[in-house]
Amino acid sequence: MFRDECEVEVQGGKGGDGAVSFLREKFVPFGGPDGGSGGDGGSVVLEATESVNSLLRVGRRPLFKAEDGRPGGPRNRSGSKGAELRVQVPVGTQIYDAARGHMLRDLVHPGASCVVAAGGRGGRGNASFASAVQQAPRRSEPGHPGEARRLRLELKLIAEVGLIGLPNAGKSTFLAAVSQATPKIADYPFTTLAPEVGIAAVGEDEILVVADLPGLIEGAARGAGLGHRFLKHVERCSVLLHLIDVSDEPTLAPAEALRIVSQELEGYSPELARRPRIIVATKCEDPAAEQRALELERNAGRPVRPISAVVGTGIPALLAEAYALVHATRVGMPGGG
Ligand SMILES: Nc1nc2c(ncn2[C@@H]2O[C@H](COP(=O)(O)OP(=O)(O)OP(=O)(O)O)[C@@H](O)[C@H]2O)c(=O)[nH]1
Ligand SMILES: [Mg+2]
Repeated sequence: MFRDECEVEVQGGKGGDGAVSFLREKFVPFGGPDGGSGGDGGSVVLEATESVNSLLRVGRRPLFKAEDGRPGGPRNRSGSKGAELRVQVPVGTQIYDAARGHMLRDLVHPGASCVVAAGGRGGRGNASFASAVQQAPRRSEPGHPGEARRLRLELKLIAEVGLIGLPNAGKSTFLAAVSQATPKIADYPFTTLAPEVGIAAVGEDEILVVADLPGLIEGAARGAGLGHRFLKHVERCSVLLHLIDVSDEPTLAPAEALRIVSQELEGYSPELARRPRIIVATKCEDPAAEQRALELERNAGRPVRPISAVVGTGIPALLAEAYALVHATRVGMPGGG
C-alpha cells in the first residue's frame, strides 16, 4: 500500500573533541600547546527526488544519524569532519517537527533539500586557548552534540490537474503514459475506484501533478456511480482535462460525452464547471478519429486537443498547455502563489 506519512528520528553527528597536547622536541624544552580542534559532525539533510515516490522506505528506518567528527590531534592536527547523511524523499514531502508540530520545510521541487539536524561543532584544542598570560593551557573543549529531533514527514501531492471524463475515456492510460504511476487500466467501466496521483515531467525540469479520477456518469452529481464521491478531489485541481473517447467504439458519442460530464460538473458545483478546462479527444489514432475530434470541436465551439496515449501523439503539447494554464490560474487566484 502507498504510505504517505511517517515519523523518523534524525541526529546530527557529534563534533570531535579538541585535543590537549604540547610540542615535545629534543631541543625545545618548553614547547607550546599544539592540540588541534575536533572536526564538525556531519548533518542530516533531506533531499527531494523524483526517483522515489513514497515515504515507505524512509519510514522503515527509525533513526538517521550522520557521522561524528574526529577528535583533534597533536601538532595542531584538526579532526576530519563527519560525513553528511543525505536522505532521499519524494518530491512533495512536507517536513514537520513532530514534537512542536510546526512545518520546517515543504520540498516542492526536485533537488530541493533541507538540513534537518545540523552536526555539532568540533571542540577547540588547547592550542586555541593559548594567550600571553596562559601559555600552557591544559584546557580543551569537548565536541558539541549534533542537533536531534523527531520529524513527521507527510507526502502531500496536491493535484494541479484533474482528469475527468466518462468511464473508459482513457484517463488512467493517460496518467500511466505521462508519469511513473501505474494505475489499473482495463476495457471495462469503473476500473479506477480511487483517485491516483502521478507526477508528469514537463520540459526539462518542471513538473505537473496529475490526478486520475474515477469515471463520471450521468447523475453523478446526485450520487450515481462512483464519480460523485471523488468530485470533491477535483475541487482542489486548478485545471481539468476533460477526456473524451473519439475512437470508433466510444461508450457514448463524443458530443454526448462532453454534454453529460459538463452537466454533472455544473450540477455538483457551478464554480467547478467554470474551472479552466481543456477538452481532449483520446484514442485519436486514425483519420476517422481525427475527423470525429474536429466534429467535436465544431460542436463544442472551443478547441479540442487530439491525443493518443498509446502512440504518444499530442501529449507533450497538451502537458505544456496544461502547465501554462495551471500557472496562469495560480497567479490570478486570490491567495495563490
Ligand atoms: N487505442 C487506444 N486505446 C486506449 C487509449 N487510451 C486508453 N485506451 C484503452 O481504453 C480502455 C480504457 O482505458 P482506461 O485508461 O482504463 O480508462 P479510464 O478512463 O481510466 O476508465 P475508468 O477508470 O473505468 O473510468 C483500455 O482498454 C485502454 O487500453 C489510446 O490512446 N489508444
Ligand atoms: Mg481509470
